Amino acid sequence: MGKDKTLNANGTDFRQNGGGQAGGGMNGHSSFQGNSHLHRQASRQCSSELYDLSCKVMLIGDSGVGKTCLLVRFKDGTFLSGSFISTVGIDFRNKVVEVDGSKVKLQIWDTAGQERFRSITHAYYRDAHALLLLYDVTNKNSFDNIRAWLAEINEYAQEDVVIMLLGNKCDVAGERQLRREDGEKLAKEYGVAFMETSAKTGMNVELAFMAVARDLKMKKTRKPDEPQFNVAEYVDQEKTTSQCCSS
Ligand SMILES: Nc1nc2c(ncn2[C@@H]2O[C@H](COP(=O)(O)OP(=O)(O)OP(=O)(O)O)[C@@H](O)[C@H]2O)c(=O)[nH]1
Ligand SMILES: [Mg+2]
Repeated sequence: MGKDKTLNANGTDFRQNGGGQAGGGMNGHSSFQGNSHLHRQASRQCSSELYDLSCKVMLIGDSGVGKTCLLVRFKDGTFLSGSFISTVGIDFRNKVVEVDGSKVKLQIWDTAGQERFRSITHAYYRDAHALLLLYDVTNKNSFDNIRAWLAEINEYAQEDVVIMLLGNKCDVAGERQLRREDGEKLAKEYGVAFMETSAKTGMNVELAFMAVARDLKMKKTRKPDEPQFNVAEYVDQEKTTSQCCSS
């Protein structure tokens, strides 16, 4: 998809010092000071970029599941290991990708998983085209909380929002607490797309965002007699299944 060529040069750095330190750009206290400021900044960046379609994607899930790392992997192609610093409030990054000749701009909102920021993030659900809901395959608690996250989505998001359940950190074989089948079963129950990802190795990260971009493009260009695009089926066909992780 020519990702480097279509990268936007917007950009606040999520982390300073190159070592997993959060707090760069708006990911420090400034994002917490005013949502309207952040919205204005996002809109300004939108207007100066060339794209055919634009959509908002939100990353949600418990603190520590890897939301920020997933976004950094997608945007910059790197993994920020080192000490874990929690996101404060909410932050965003843009990336333009190409789907069948159309440029789709993804405005990706990275939310804080910590409970104390929950009321801030609620306001952002309404505008989201897609929600990437993460749990950590090495943390059962983060998986058990997925039902609560889905209830929250039900309450605050648009009815036709695209939901993708992502079991992140699938590179960690030894400390795994959840089987791939656990995620598949839950996703099936709720009728949402599912795959395991790794921000560390990059497994399925690009696919998660590209599937969202493709869904938007299909929604906008689909003719009445054409079948609807099914994100869950699409990711099932395209995803990589880690051999090390199944049991
Ligand atoms: N092994 C492995 N570690 C990961 C992966 N993704 C994230 N991590 C680690 O998990 C920790 C938390 O990652 P973050 O991306 O900051 O978590 P978060 O979901 O943004 O957390 P909050 O901002 O508090 O909501 C960091 O120490 C990361 O290095 C992954 O795919 N594999
Ligand atoms: Mg974070």
